[in-house]
Amino acid sequence: MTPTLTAFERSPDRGRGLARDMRVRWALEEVGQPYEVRLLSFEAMKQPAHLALHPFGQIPTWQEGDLALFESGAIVLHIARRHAGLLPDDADARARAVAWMFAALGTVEPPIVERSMALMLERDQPWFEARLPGLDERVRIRLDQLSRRLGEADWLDGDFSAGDLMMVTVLQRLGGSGLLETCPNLEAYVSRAEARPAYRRAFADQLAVFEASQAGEAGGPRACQGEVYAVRPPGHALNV
Ligand code: GTB
Repeated sequence: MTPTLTAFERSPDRGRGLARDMRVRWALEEVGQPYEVRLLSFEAMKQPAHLALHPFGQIPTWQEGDLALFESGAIVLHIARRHAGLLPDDADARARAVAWMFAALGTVEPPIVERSMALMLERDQPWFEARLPGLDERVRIRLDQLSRRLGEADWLDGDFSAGDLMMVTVLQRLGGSGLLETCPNLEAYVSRAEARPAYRRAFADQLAVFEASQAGEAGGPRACQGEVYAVRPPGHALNV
């Protein structure tokens, strides 16, 4: 049965591949698994039909026969376990690749998302300028640690794995911030991943969705100096 993924019908990132359906698309391209995409408006994401699939009313979700999943990490892990190409065969190496997935989502992503949220929601606050250096510093600490571990290697632990896929999608959120550029080996790591044919296919597919959504539409989210500032639909507390 062909699995179905949900994604924004009009992504606030303007097709830059930063929404979390991109991870799943990329994983599916890496393992050569066909899939379908069901596009959702912000309104539809908060309706009972979608809340039955995702308790927090977000994308992405995954449906495959009787199985329904939410959380991009769980979905990518599910794909990686069922199809060859994203996890090593050796049991210990496999466990380490999963550890890198958790590291990406649980250790590296939180300070990056906290910074993004502050830029998006708190820019007009009088204390914002005083808060930003602390947010930057927390990101920088994780980047330095990750950069030291990666060293001169191409990937985090041997061959490219779901751990790298997840880490790269987390680091991409720093585009335009100038922070990634402070660690040239991490910048090269992201570029290396983005050059993978599977990544290019997934990126093109999500971009095509955004471009189709723009036909005849004015306004909406805007990109400013390389960073994304989403315009939230009225009544929606967009989580990024
Ligand atoms: N932990 C969950 C997961 O990994 O699946 C988080 C899912 C999540 O945050 N989904 C977001 C969502 O549905 C879309 S990806 N938000 C709507 C809501 O909560 O109402 C996050 C995202 C959105 C926009 C940008 N951007 O504009 O750059 C980047 C990432």
